[in-house]
Amino acid sequence: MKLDETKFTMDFINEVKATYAIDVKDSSPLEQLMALGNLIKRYDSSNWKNTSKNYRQKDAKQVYYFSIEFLPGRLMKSNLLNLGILDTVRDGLDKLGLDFEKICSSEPDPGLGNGGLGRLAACYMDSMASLGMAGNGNGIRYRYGLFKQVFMNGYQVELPDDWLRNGNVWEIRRENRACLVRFGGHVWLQKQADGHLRPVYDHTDDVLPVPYDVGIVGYHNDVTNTMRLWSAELPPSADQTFYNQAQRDRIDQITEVLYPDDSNAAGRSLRLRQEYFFSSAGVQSIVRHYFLDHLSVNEFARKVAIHINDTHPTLVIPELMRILLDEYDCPWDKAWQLTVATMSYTNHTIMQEALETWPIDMFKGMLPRIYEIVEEIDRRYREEKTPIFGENTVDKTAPLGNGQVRMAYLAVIGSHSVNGVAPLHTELLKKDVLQDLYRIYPERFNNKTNGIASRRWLQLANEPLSNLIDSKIGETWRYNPKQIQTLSAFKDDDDFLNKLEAVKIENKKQLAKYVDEELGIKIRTDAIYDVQIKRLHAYKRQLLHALEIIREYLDIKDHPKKDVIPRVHFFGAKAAPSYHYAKSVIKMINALAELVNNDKAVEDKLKVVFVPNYGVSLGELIIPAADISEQISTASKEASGTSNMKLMTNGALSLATMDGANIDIVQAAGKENEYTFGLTADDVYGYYHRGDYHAAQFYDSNPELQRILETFVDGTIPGISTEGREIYDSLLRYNDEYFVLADYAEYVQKQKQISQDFTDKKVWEQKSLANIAASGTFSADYAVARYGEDIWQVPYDRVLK
Ligand code: GP0
Repeated sequence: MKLDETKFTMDFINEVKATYAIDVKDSSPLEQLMALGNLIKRYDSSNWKNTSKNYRQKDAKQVYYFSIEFLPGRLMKSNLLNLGILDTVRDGLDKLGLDFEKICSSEPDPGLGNGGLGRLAACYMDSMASLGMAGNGNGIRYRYGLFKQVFMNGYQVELPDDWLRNGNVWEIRRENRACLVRFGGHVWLQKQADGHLRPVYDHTDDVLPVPYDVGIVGYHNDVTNTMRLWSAELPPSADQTFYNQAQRDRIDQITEVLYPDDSNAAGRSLRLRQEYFFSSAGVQSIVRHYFLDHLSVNEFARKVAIHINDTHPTLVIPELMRILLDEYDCPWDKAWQLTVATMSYTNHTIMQEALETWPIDMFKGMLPRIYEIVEEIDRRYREEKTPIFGENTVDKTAPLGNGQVRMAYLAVIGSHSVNGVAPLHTELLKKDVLQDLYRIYPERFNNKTNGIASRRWLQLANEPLSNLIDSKIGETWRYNPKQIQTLSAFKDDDDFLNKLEAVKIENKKQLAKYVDEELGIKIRTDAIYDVQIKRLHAYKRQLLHALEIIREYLDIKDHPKKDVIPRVHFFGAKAAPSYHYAKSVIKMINALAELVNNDKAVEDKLKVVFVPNYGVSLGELIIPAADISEQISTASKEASGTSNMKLMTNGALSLATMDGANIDIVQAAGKENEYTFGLTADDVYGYYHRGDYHAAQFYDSNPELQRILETFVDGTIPGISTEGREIYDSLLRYNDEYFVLADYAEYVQKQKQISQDFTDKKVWEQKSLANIAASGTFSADYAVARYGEDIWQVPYDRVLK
C-alpha cells in the first residue's frame, strides 16, 4: 500500500489521542503499540475485506489449515513489511522521537504452540497469503499460551503466559459467527416426518465456540487472509441456571491453556475436548460458508480443501461425515467420497510416543455420535479391505483396535493425501511407521519438505544481511527466494566476504548486548557462536552438545597455555513440565554453565549461555548471530527440522547428522560447506534389527569419554548429584537409547575441525555464503506452492521463479 509519512504521523497522533485521550509524548510504548496496531489494522481493512470478497466472487477453492498450534510471533513488523510501509512507519515514528524497536518489542509473542509444528503452521499462513492463495487457518485461541520458562537455581520453573492481558490488537471477535459444539449426553437415531433418520440428542453439554479472526497479510500483493482462532464460551441462549458450576468450569477449561507437550501425546480427556472443539467449530463454519453460494453438497470437495496438521484435528473427518449425513441427508457413500476428497494429512514424527490414541470408553462417552460414525468407518474399512489384504493387516491398521481410537490410522483412511515433511521421513513412514497403510493406499503417500517464511527469518530478522544481498543482486530475491543463489557469484569477492563477516559481527553484538543485560554474562563477539535452539528432547541430543562443552572445558583446564579459538555455546530449549529427564538435562547444562562461566582459568575462551524462555522472538535475535547450527538428532528421529533452515539462511554452517531435512541442506549447499557426522538412519535401524548396540563398548574404548562422563557423578559439575547420576545411568545402565556414545567421537572430531576452519576467515565466509545462497529452496513459498498444486488443487497468483 502507499503511505505518505506526514499523513502517517498525523494519523498516529490522532490514534493515540482517540484511544487514550493523551498526547503522544505522554504515552507508554505499550500504548503506542496498541494505537499503531489499530491504525495498521485499519489501513489493511480494505485489503482484508476485498480478499474474502474476491474469493467469493471467483468462487475460489479455499484451503483450511487445521492446526492445534500456531506460533505466529509478533506481527507488527511482519505486517508493516508485507504492506510495504515498514520504512515509512519507522521513519515517521523516529521523527516523533519514538523508539520503534521498543514499541515493537512491547507486543506479546503469542505462544500458541510448542515448537516446530506450530511455527511451521505460521510460516505456511504467511506463504499462503503471500502467494495469493485462498488459505485460512483454523485453531484455538488459548487464554494462556506455552508457559514462560525461568530458571531458579538452574531448574526450569514454569510461569503462566498471560499474553492476552492487554488484549490482542490484531484480532476481531466475531460473535455473530458462533455455532454450537456438543459433548456427552445421549444420542439416538429417530425417523423424521420426511422419512430420514436423524439423531436426537439428550443431556448434552453444549459449548459456544466464538471465533477471533486475525488478518494474515500477504507480501506486497494486497491480500489479507484469515487465521481463525476459537474461544469456548457458555451458550448465551441456554438457561444459565441449567449449567451447574462443574459444567461451566468444563467449558471455561477448553480453551484455557495449551498443552505443553511436544512430540508426546497428551492423553488426557481435556485434550480430546480441545481437539473436537476446534475441529467441529471449524468444519461447521466451513460448511456454512460453502452453502452461502452453493445449493447442493456436490461441489464441496471442489471448493474446499481441509488440511490436518498432525493428528490433533483428525476429528474433522467424522465431523464432516456427521454434518453431511445428519444435516444434509447425504447417503454414506457419497458423504465418504466427498470427505476423503476434501481431507489431507501431514505426519510430523516417527516417534511412537507422539502417535495419538484415545481409549474407546473415554471417546464414546464424550462424543457419542462421532463414535458411532468412527465405528461405521471402521466396519466398512474392515469389510472392504479384509478380502484383499487379509485379516491380520486390516486388524493392525483399522481405526479401532486394542480398545483405542487410533488417530493416525483414521487420518490416513479418511484422507486422499498423506505426507511426510522431508524425503527421509516420508520413506520411513512408508517403510516403517505406516508401512501397512502404505501397502493399502500407496497412491496417497507423498513428501512435502518443510519450509520457512523467508520474510520473517531473513528479511526481518536480519535486515543488515538483507540489505547487503540487495546491494549485490537487487531485490527480486525477496519475491523469489531461490534467486539468492545468484549471490554465489561473489564467492571470490573479498570486499563482499568482509562485509558478510561485518554483518555477522554486528548481529553478534546485538545478541551479546542482550546476554549481558538480561543474563549478566559477558561474551566476546569474535568467538564462534555455536547454537542449539529447539525443544529439549532426548532424541535431539542436547546432551551430546554438553559432552563437547565438558571436553573443551577439561582441555582448557589441562592446557592453560594452549591457544584456543574462543567459543560461546548457546542453548534455547523448553522441556515439557512432565518430562523428567529433559528437565534434568536442563539443570545439568545450567550447572555446567555456572561452572564454566565462573572459572577464572577459563577466562573468556569458553562460555555457555542457556537463554531462558526460548521462542519465536528470541529466535529472531539468536539466529542471525549464529556461526554453527547444531542439528544433531539421532538419525531417523527428527522428521525434518526447521531451525536448521532458519540458521542456514542466516549464514550458519550446519553441524549435523544425516537426519530429516539436514540431508537436503547438505545436498543443496554442498557437503564441503557443512559438518556432517554420525550414524545414518540405516545404521540405526541396523542396530535395532540386530539388537546389538552396546553403549559400554564405546565407553570402554574411549578414555576421554570415560573422564567426561565421570564429571556427572564425581562432583566436578557441582549441584547435580541426582541429575548427573540419572544422565550417567541413561547412557551406561540403560544403554543409551539415542546412540549418544556411538556418535561422540565423530562429533568431537568435527567440532575440532570447526575451530580450525574458523581461523581462516575467507574460507569460512565462503562456506557461510554457500549456505545463504542455497537456502532459497527452503522458503515456505515453494513448499506451499507444491501443497497447492499436488494436494489441495488450489491455484495461487504469484509466479514463482
Ligand atoms: C513433531 F510430532 N514436531 C511433532 C510434534 O509433536 N511437535 C513438533 O514440533 C516437529 C518435528 O519434530 C520437526 O522435525 C518438524 O520440522 C516440525 O514438527 C514441523 O514438521 C522439528 O522441527
